[in-house]
Amino acid sequence: MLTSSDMLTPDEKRAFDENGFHVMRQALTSEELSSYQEAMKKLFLVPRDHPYAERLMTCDIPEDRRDMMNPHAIWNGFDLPLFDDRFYDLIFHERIALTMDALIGPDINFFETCFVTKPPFFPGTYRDWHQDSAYFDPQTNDRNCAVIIYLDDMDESSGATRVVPGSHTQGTLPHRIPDEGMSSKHLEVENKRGYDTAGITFDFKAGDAMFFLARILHKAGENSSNSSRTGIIYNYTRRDNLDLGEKNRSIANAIPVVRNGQIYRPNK
Ligand SMILES: O=C(O)CCC(=O)C(=O)O
Repeated sequence: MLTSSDMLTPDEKRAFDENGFHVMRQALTSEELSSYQEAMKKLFLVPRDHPYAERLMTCDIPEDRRDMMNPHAIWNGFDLPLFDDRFYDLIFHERIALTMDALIGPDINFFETCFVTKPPFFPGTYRDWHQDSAYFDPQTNDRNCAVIIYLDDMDESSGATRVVPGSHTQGTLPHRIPDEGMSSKHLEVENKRGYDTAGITFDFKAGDAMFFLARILHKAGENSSNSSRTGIIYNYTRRDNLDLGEKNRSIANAIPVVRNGQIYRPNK
């Protein structure tokens, strides 16, 4: 049986501690990838009067520039298990969860489900440089980490995530709501253009994953292609990472995911 000690080489762990991120190629099998792509296709078609539709945010891309698969130009959403059980199962994906345990564990709990889609004509300033910890702090320590699971290919001009290596060592920097008209209006780091040259990105293939600490500066890249590009983003915490502020808990928050190097299974 696979355990978290099988997931990383010592060099990969050292590089993660230093850089704050880790890229895992082919995290999903092709069958898993098709299944999650299918679940996301359904989610894009959730009617706008669905009781939970407020969890799915749209952006102002003109109708004639949208792709048919994503007719409402949905770009972000939370609490994915409300829409499809497969999004709950994904929390316990063996290779992904055990890799997360190897990176930030031992013993991880779940924190939050979300996705970010870059529809066609999504600007590179829409979801600009920020640290997720600006939302999560104060917590008892920095062991909160996201994994983006890419459901579509993404490169520099088709939405690939950018990260600033080593930026987690600076703690959480001051953030503000951006001024641009065409923007997510979500928190962004102050003096954001100062991070452009330090940012790096990768050529991601559908099924790849990138893990990054909540204190890593990152942003969503522009999408100049004509199809929507989606990453499912799940955050996990080490078991001893506790919220110190009043938080709105999301679906599946704080449930055990890995114990003693293996996926947690109730009553086993
Ligand atoms: O989807 C991406 O590439 C980055 C997502 C992101 O920045 C976020 O919303 O935290």
